[in-house]
Amino acid sequence: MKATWAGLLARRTPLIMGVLNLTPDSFSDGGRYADDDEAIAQAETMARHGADIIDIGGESTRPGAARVDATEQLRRIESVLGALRVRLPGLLLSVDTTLPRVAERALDLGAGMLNDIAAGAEAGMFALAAERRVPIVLMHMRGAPSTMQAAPAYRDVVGEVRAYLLARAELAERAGVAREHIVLDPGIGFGKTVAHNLALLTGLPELVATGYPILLGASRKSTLRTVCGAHQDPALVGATCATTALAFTHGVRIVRVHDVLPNRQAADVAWAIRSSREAPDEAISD
Ligand code: HH2
Repeated sequence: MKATWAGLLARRTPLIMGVLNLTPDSFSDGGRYADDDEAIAQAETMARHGADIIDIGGESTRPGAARVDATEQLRRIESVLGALRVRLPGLLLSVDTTLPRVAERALDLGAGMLNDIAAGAEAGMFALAAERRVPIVLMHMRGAPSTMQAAPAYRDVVGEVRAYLLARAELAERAGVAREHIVLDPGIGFGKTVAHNLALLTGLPELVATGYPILLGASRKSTLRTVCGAHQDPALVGATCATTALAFTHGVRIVRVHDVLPNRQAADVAWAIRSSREAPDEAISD
């Protein structure tokens, strides 16, 4: 059955967005799927492991990354996106781009969701989401990836991120995007210190209280590497799962992760615990 955003939300289960970076330089998986067949196989593995959404990107946004133009982003993603539309009809395909030209072509090829780390900064992004009636993730970032880690400062990081996201959501709605198509994301690692990222993780309930579905992208990020100190696992799987469990305990709806299977498990356990508190009679029994 073809995946739809409304269908995913109606399931009332924790949603896993698997990351598929078709880039030579992403911070943790750059260059891994240089070949289309490898990329498609990875997406199929993520689907088997319980992903609901696959997020396909042709531009790295790691700190210091240079911009990639629309033509090059499309060259990187088009054929894989087209193939996945046919092979994985049950999954929602999302495109990770700030550029409306890339987003529009991706929607034509079968993507059903936009993931915009610039929260609609480029003219035409909101209009596109409105016209095509697709969900759009609006993420908080300070500046641009090339400069964002140069001494980021906030007085109240949770309050400022929340206010920014609500303002972007309002602009999107004014441009015609349906409220139920807006997803907000605090943007872990985008113009934030370790302390800011940790504050945002504890502040998740304040973001959930906005009423918009919240997406968290903490997978393999450097804050986790810093916290883990000497105990390094290159993929930071356990560290990422800890953030996934925390996120779903606090009512987040989607996590964006590289390692789907362990995060699926963490998500399902956290969700079951949370649900047992809210509706003990419906708790999973053995
Ligand atoms: N993080 C990254 C990229 N896109 N999108 C959303 N909504 N939220 C995030 O936290 C987020 C994102 C960075 O991670 P990754 O894709 O693994 O690396 P790179 O940007 O280097 O490709």
